[in-house]
Formats: sequence, C-alpha cells, structure tokens
Amino acid sequence: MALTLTEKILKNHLVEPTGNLPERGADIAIKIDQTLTQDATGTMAYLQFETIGIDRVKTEISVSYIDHNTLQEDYKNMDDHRYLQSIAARYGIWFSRAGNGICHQVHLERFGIPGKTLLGSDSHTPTGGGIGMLAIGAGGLDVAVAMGGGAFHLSMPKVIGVKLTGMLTTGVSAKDIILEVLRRETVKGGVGCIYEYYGPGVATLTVPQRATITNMGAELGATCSIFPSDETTRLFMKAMGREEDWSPLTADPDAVYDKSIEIDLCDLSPLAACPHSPDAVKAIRDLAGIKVSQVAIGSCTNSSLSDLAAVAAIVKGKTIAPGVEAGISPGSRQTLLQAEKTGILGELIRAGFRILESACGPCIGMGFAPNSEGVSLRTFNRNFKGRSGTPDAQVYLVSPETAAIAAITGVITDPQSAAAEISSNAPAFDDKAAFDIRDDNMLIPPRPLEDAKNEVILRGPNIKECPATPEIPDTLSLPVLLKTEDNVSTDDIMPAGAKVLPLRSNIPEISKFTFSRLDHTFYTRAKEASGCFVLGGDNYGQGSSREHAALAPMYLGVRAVIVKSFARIHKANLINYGIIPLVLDVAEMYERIEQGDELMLTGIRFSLEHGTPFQLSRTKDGLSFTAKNDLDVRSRKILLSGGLASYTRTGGQ
Ligand code: MIC
Ligand code: SF4
Repeated sequence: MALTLTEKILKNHLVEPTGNLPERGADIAIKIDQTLTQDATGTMAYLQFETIGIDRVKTEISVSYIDHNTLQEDYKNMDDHRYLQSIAARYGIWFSRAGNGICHQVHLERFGIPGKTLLGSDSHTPTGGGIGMLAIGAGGLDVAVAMGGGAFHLSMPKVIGVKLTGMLTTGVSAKDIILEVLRRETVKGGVGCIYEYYGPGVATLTVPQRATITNMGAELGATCSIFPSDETTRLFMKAMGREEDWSPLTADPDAVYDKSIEIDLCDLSPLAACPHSPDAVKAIRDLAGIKVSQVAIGSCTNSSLSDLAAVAAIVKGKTIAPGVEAGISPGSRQTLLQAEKTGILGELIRAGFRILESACGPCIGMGFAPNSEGVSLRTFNRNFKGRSGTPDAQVYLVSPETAAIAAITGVITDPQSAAAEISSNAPAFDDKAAFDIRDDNMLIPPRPLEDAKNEVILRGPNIKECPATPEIPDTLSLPVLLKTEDNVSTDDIMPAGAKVLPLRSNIPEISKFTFSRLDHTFYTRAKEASGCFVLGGDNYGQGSSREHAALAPMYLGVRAVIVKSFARIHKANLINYGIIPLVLDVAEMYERIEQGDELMLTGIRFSLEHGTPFQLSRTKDGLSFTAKNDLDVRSRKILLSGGLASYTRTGGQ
C-alpha cells in the first residue's frame, strides 16, 4: 500500500500495535530515537527521570539545552543550569551550554537525522521536520519516560498533505507560507494531525526555510509537520559535516492524504499574524502605515543565517528609524560566528541593531519587552497577549524581511517595495559555504558510564521536589473556580517571562502565578477552596508544552478541567499529573455553567475503569450533563494510578 512519509516513519517506529498502522485516532506507541530538553522544562523532566532509577539514557541521543532561562537576576537560573549540567554528565546526555543557541536550531544543525523520531520537552520540537524527522513536542514527564527507553503514546494522526507549487517571489518568505497555512487552518485546525509538505515547490525551499514552516506548524495545534529529505537536505547535512547521517525520504507517489491543501508560492504576498493570535493573519499591504516602536528578529522560527542575511540585505547602509528599537537574537553561536565571517553582523550593528544573546530572549519575555501600547514586529511564532512582558503591547508576527523594512521606515511596510535592495545586497553564499563553521565546542559530549557514575548532582536551593499527584476519588463535589474563553493558552494558565521563569523548579512558588493573566485572585481563591474545577472553551491549553500549566493547578487543587476541546500536549500533561480532562458532550452546556457553580462529578473511578461517559450535575438545581470519555486505556490507567510517574514506577508501559 502506498504510504505518506509520515506513515513510513511511524511504521518504522511502531511499538504498539505491532504490524500495520491502525486506523486514524487509535492509540499508538512509537520508539523514540532522540530527545531534547531545555532549561525551563528540563529541571522537572530530570527530577522525574532520576526517579526511574537507571544509569544511562536509553535513547540514541539525548541533548539538554540551556537557552530559555538565561537572564540571571540571581542564583536561581544558574543553579538550575548547574543541576542540568551535572545530570547530563551523570546520565549520558549531551549538554549544550548557555550561549550555544536555541535548542531547535542547534538540534537541527548538529544532531537531527532524517527519518528518526525526536521527542522534545518544548512545543517547537517539530522544527526537526525541516530535515525529514518526525519531531514531536511533549511534556517533560513524557520525555523523561522516553529517555528511560519507554515508548511515546499518541493518537494515530491524520496526515494533511500540503502541496507546494511555484516559487516565492522577492520579499515573500517561508514565514509567509506558514502564516498562510495558519490563516486557512487556524490555531486549532491541526489538532490530531501531521502536516506533510510535498510537491514541486518543496525543492525551491532551503532547509532553514522548511524549518521555519515546521517550527510554526506548532501553532496549528498539530502533532508535527514534516518535509521530505532530498538533495537540498543532503547539501545541508553535508555543510554541517554530517552527510553520512543523510538518507533520501519521500512519500510514495500515489500516497493518499486525509486532506490536501495547495499553495502556489508565486501567489503569496507578505503576511502578518496580528495581535493576539498566530492565526489572526492579514496581508501586510492592509496593515501598511501602522507606526512601529520595536522590531525583534530571532526565536527558533527565524534566526538562521539566511534570516539574518535577509535582514542585512534590507538594512545595509541605512539606520534604524529613530522611533524604533531593534534587536537580533541569532539562533545559534554557529550562526553568529558565520554572520560575523560573512559581514552580515557588521551590517546589522552598523544599522543600529542591538545584538542580543543567542537564546530565546524576547520570545519568552526574557528582556526586550516593548513599551506601553507599543507595536512590536517580531519574527517569532507566538503573540499571545502579555507574552512579550508588556500586557498592552501589540505584537505582530512577521517575516525577517517585513521586520527589517519596518525597522528602517518606522511603519509597517510591504517588503516587496525593497525588492531591489534584497536582490542586490543579498550576500553571495550558498548553503555549503554558509555553514562552513561547524561549532561544537560549547557542546559537552556524554562521558563513559564508569566515569559518569561518580558524577555528583548539584542541587541548589532553587530546586524543590515535584509535588505528589493526588489519588482520584470516586466522587468530587467542587466549585468551578474559573470559567475561561476559547483558545486559552498555557501562557494564560502559567505565564513565563523574566519574573516567573526562574521559579520553574519550585512549584509552590510558581503556583502563585497560576491564571494570573486571566484572574489575579485565582491563587488566593484556590488556596481557600479545598479543591476546584476549571471550565474552558475550545482549544484549551494551546501553545507551549510547559507542564507547569498542569503541575501548578494540580498543586492548587484543580481536580478536573471541563472544556469544549483540548490542545494535545496540555491534555496529556493534565493526565500525567492526575487532573481529569473532561470534554463536554454537548458544547452548549458551557454557556449554562457559570463560574462559582458547584458541580458534582460522580462514579469517576468506574468511568475510568470502564471507559464510560463521565456524569456531572450542578448542586443548586440538579442540572445533569455528561462529559465524553475520549481517553484511551493507557490514559485512564495513568489517572487511576495517580499520574504517569507512579504508573511508570509500578511497571506501567
Ligand atoms: C514557548 O515557546 O512557549 C516555550 C517557552 O518554549 C515553551 C516551553 C516552556 O514553557 O518552557 C514551549 O513552547 O513548549
Ligand atoms: Fe524559545 Fe521562543 Fe522557540 Fe519557545 S518559541 S523555544 S521561547 S525561541
């Protein structure tokens, strides 16, 4: 039978069921070849990993990156970094030191291999799909289990084919392709799906361009996105000094997709995701003239050498407009070194760009926050309200070209108007020359087991144990302490930013910020109540993979979250930490239930044991309703065992 590329890789890695791939939506388990963690999710992941009690990771490669928590205001972040470094040394994990770059870009450059599976404790792990990896984001606990040799469980995804034809015109970029997909598919359109790119347009895109697309595919809610591995991929791998890791991979010619969309690259024009959602996409020409106060180039979406080159071509010989503050965070030190060598860095500095660290930085509110009500044009992937660190800032997500031209003109401007500069100033390099610096000296390789065993784990006072997950009773009678709108992100549930991120290893402290963006009284009210429910709309928990958005509510007594629909990673995190995810059978019930209502959830253990619907009723008037039991057998067992950690410890697979 003809297979898509996704199906081929899944089939090669299938652990359960054995044999052929089952129907869409069925529970499958796949072998994980590589893992990555970053410092903001890593500490919890490794605290859990330590409890598994093995001497060495069982994956082919596991890498621990320091890239998020690099604004070190006090001891906390560096304490965490030292813990992570000692864990890496102890358990056979590669360690990418602070300053070496953003996990996804470094992983693509130094470790990614076409056809392999990668599980990362960060939602943008699908960046690896740019070279034909099946790269999936997950909670830290799932990644810990994979490092221990456990399979990763997911629903057999639908495969959406995205056929690319034609080629991009000058001033239009790969970012505009993914913005177009987001415009059509929305932030919840990809839940349960993998986006597979194919067609003649693929060959016109470089690997960094493909990686921009697979990276921001996370915003579709998709499991991941993937490109074929072709001659362009081979040249990229060769330039990285890793040609032996390359193999050609593509879908069978007559493969059938569950749904197909087609994009003619020639028809695309520059786009922007407007405040405050990655799918609020409009054409730049319709936004032209809006005054801009900040421009930020970087993040795991658009921080490659070619992105910096595109910016340099536009700003060469010019100066950033007086009303604009502009900054660049190169995706990796390798990129930064190469930008220096090719003269790109000099052009950027001359134009007035502030050169920020090779790290996530402004993307996660770690510095470079915009002014009050400021309009910030960012080449990033998320513009949820307040994520930049400034609650009333207006963040637009754009291509490097669109950001660069606005930095010069001071207003949103169509980069196609700079087509001449782009063509004449484009630095003359090909993929091979562009990556002739292969920079590994800030990567610490795993040590032989005999040495590693003696490594002392460094635990600073910032690192607190992960709180225990409560047992699930048969009945819960609790108030709905919070009712939220649709598309609540994990940034809404547990904000990040310079103030909160250093508390990632301390759940009691970080829990004080739970839902603070939506309702600053939540923490106090939750502390006073002895347990509660949360009611949400559609696509609840979209965005990041942070488990803290499940851990902190769990710590504050949230026992079930009742919604119209969930985002994939957050739902898994809730299950892993013992919070019951309930999907309303009749979406209209959402309108009828109010914040403050007391609800009774009965026969919980029976429903979990037998897979039957969950029964709920409202105490004040007996209004009864049901929630779907769409949980697979394993998820139900995890909940019954009190979370994934205890399920795994008691032999659960
Ligand atoms: C993000 O982009 O939101 C993050 C910060 O990278 C998160 C991970 C985290 O919260 O630590 C993600 O995307 O998963
Ligand atoms: Fe870092 Fe931003 Fe990428 Fe998240 S989206 S990994 S914060 S650069």
